[in-house]
Amino acid sequence: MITVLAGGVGAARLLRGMVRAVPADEVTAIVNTADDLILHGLSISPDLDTVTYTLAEAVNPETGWGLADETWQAMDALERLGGSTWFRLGDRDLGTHLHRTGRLADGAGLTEVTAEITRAFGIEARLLPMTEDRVATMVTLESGSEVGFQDYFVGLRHDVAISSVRFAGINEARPGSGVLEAIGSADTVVIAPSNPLVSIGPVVAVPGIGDALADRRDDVVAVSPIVAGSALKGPAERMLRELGHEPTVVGVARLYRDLASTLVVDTADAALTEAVEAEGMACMVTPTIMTTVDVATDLCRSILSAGLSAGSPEGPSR
Ligand code: FO1
Repeated sequence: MITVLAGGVGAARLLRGMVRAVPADEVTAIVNTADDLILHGLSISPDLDTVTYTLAEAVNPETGWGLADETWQAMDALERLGGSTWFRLGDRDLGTHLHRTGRLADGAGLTEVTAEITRAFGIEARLLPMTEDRVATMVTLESGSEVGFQDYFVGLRHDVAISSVRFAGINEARPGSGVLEAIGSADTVVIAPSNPLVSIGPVVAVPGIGDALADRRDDVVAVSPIVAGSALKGPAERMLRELGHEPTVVGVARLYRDLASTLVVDTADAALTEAVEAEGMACMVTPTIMTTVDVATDLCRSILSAGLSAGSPEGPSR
């Protein structure tokens, strides 16, 4: 079994390859829920939905989130009523949030509801919320005011410098059902190329999850979301810099070295192999820009070869 720690778009792209590199029912994704929000009274889980829609080949290809071929009648109606429509919720996407909200109100847990939604979308991979407890990424702007993650990411288009990030509720959060087992029993654990601070960060900050990874660091493989000093999507590179980390694969290695033994970097960063190794991680160089599902599949096959051999005496393959 392969377990993948996942945020949003970058992780979804990797998982599309993973379910082709190994049988889909051998893949478990532990997904960030600190981006989740309640809006219009609806429980919205952006990273769970982005992974679900992508694996179902139903995601909006332009944005990487939401559903393709969406209509926006509900948003237009809300606009006419003077409601807030800054967070775009398509008509079919709303079906997901209505179902999730109703089932949670029935007392079902997010893990169970996620299984219902992935089943309905025909997905064989297992998606596990990192926790069923409320955790919310809060971002303090350089101005000193603190806003919720989606206010920063969507409302402010992450177009503003930040000074700190915290995960409200993280100390009381317990790993979701199946999460620790999925980490303990996996052949390889893969940290997907998601934002290390606000996508992977909350997952490994859930008490118990970080330790579970460190306990089996030898066959944990992380994929850098930073390529040649920039993020492929979203503000990861800027956030790393603003929070005092080096916005390169070396900075990523410093964040992951206690949890993973191998960092996978794109060929564009081949020259930084030694610098990554100096941080205490093996470094694997291979194409990581997943422009097609074939690239994603090849990347996953390379990762699995590295992950498995990392645990063996001869060490990771180059
Ligand atoms: N991202 C945006 O930039 N603008 C939006 O209006 C927006 C709406 C939205 C609705 C549902 C959903 O599942 C995701 C949505 N996202 C939107 C992406 C969201 O901000 C995610 O948190 C990011 O992809 C980061 O993980």
